[in-house]
Amino acid sequence: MVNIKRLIGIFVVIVFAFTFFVGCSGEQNTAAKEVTWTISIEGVKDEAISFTDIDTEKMDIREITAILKKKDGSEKEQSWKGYGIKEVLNYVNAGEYSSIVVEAGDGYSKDYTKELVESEGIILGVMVDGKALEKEDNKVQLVVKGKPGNWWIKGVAKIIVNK
Ligand SMILES: Nc1nc2c(c(=O)[nH]1)N[C@H]1C(S)=C(S)[C@@H](COP(=O)(O)O)O[C@H]1N2
Ligand SMILES: [Mo]
Repeated sequence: MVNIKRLIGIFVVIVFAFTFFVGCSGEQNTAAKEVTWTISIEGVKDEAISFTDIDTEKMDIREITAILKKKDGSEKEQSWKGYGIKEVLNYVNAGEYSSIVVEAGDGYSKDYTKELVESEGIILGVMVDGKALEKEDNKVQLVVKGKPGNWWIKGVAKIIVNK
């Protein structure tokens, strides 16, 4: 006759092995996840911090309505979704700072005071009017509510934190 205790023992081992296998493959999936964009944050630690779209998965997405003022004088209301610069700095434990510089891949850059950075209308935009930014050179765009187009940085590549 089959030993019932032995049978239960084998069953338990199989269940454990299966759970372990599923657990591990789940972890592997996360590790292998592809990074869509990276922003280098300088001035916080000795080495630059890589802030990526994977990091934003742990943050709240924010939606703002902003008016894009074009060079030709025309205005367009847009609905942007993204991550507050203030929250990003908080996420990387930037601590005290006086201003930041936001720089694009093409070298275009601008300074932003702490006062502006702490306001609600300045975000790293990843989606406009329901569409994700997909251009290779513009996956993340700095959106600054109430400021003209030259304050909006396309293809953010670097943020420098000035102490
Ligand atoms: N990366 C990058 N972002 C940039 C610029 C630039 O040259 N490079 N020009 C700025 C200026 S001066 C303006 S007026 C707007 C132009 O936006 P538009 O092409 O949608 O009108 O983008 C701003 N953001
Ligand atoms: Mo401009």
